[in-house]
Amino acid sequence: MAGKNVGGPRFREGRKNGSYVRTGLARDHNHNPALNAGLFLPYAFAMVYTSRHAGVSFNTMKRNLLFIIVLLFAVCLLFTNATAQDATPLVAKLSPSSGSQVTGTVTFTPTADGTQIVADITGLKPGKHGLHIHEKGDCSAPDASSAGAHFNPTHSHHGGPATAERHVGDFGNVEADASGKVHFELKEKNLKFSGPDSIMGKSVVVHEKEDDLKTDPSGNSGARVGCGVIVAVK
Ligand SMILES: [Cu+2]
Ligand SMILES: [Zn+2]
Repeated sequence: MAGKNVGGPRFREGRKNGSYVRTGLARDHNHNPALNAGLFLPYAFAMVYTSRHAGVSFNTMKRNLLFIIVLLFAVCLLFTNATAQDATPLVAKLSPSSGSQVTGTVTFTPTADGTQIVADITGLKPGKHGLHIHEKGDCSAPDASSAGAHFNPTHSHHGGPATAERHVGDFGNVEADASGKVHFELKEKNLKFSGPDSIMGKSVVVHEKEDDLKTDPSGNSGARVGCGVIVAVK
């Protein structure tokens, strides 16, 4: 057997589905295991039909039917897994920019009532710092200017989490303690994990200064001191 299939399907016919459920399904909704179940059904009926006409005993037929039911159950399990994996948490690992010492992680976890955002950041100056999603997943420039402007699929003005008008990734300010550490949590309703307005592949930027939550384009929050591309949690 080539390679271990940890956590994968235990049924032979399910293995092919399993490999792409694990690698690509969250990003490719065209590969639907339900379709495979649909393709499998005619095969199952053909199997029973042929068995009957070939004079196969009733017991053998019952065994075949049981086999088919177990397989269908396996396919259903795969489909359930795939749906759960559509909601894979995302993470941005922040690296220092503009000569800072900033590192940290910002995670985006889907929940029943929105996206739970948790940021843990170190190396900031004590006080408030603007935190936003920026439109490009590129933190390569020394000043993180490569991350572009604020991610703005709704063509709105800059704001904060509680303002009527805002960019979807305007998370307001995080506040670093005396040692420069931040633990920050926020629940957001309008973040998308797939489709053209997905936050996947964008970036998270933390700024040098406090965001005033109103001034375009980025709340006068100064230099970009930390930046990380938003990717799926591995
Ligand atoms: Cu920003
Ligand atoms: Zn903004």
